[in-house]
Amino acid sequence: MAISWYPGHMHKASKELVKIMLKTDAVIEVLDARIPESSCNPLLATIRGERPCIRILNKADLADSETTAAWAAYFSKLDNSACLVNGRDAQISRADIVNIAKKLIKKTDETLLIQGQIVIDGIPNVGKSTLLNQLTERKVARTGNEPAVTKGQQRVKLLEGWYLIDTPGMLWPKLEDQESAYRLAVTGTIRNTAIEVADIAWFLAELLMLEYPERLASRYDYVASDRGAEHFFDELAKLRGSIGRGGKADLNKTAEILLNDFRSGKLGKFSLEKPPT
Ligand SMILES: Nc1nc2c(ncn2[C@@H]2O[C@H](COP(=O)(O)OP(=O)(O)OP(=O)(O)O)[C@@H](O)[C@H]2O)c(=O)[nH]1
Ligand SMILES: [Mg+2]
Repeated sequence: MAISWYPGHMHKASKELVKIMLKTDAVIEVLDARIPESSCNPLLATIRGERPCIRILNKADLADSETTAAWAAYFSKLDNSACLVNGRDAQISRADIVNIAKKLIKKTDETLLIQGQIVIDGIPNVGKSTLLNQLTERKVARTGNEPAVTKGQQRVKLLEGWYLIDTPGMLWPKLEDQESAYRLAVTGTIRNTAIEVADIAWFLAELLMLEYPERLASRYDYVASDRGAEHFFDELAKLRGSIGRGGKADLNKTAEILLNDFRSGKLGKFSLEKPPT
């Protein structure tokens, strides 16, 4: 099944982002630290153009810290940009952002007194609104554990002379690389109504059995073998009581259990992508 999710509100959000960019000095692009490559929306680079970009590797508490540090080093070397790591266990502050923005934004003499405006953008459910609340130290934006919570832009004062704008999460019209699309789905970027949950969990089960069998052993006492994902789901269903007809796994319920465990970090920390060497 080809995965794609680009509803009308994202098209509208991209047009609104283009408009606000005219008065914007720098951009914070929030990436998912578990999938920094797949969570980088190519449309956003086009829309920000030459403006400085501060990439935030977010949800770093759910990713492998060494791989995240390698990604941060990689992104920091790119022109006109900086990269910070943020997560529930180590959080950046408004001072971090303002100090970096001051270094990156090249104002001419005439514009020196103009207020600094920074737009926060990124794919859905990556933690943009949570970051806005964290940086402003106020609960100004609604957040939620599902994609497309933020429906419109929200401008908030960060410090005297500095403003942040939260924006709705955006994907792009065609997800060309389907492996990468599955990684986006696994991390919770795509609405469950736009995909087959069982299909996504199947992809995850196969990945875990192949690359992280020890995680399945420690959480579910499951010994990965060549019996395939169907066997794994039947065993998980028995363990968690999500049995359907004929004693087989209720695939949707069992899929939700696996995805929730992965997304909440109960299966451990995962970095599904490595930076180019
Ligand atoms: N583990 C972990 N969860 C986070 C972190 N930041 C945000 N979240 C959670 O991720 C979910 C999505 O957060 P939001 O801030 O609503 O995400 P968003 O990018 O604004 O999403 P949209 O508005 O839908 O595009 C929420 O359940 C947050 O609690 C983080 O650093 N670590
Ligand atoms: Mg939001």
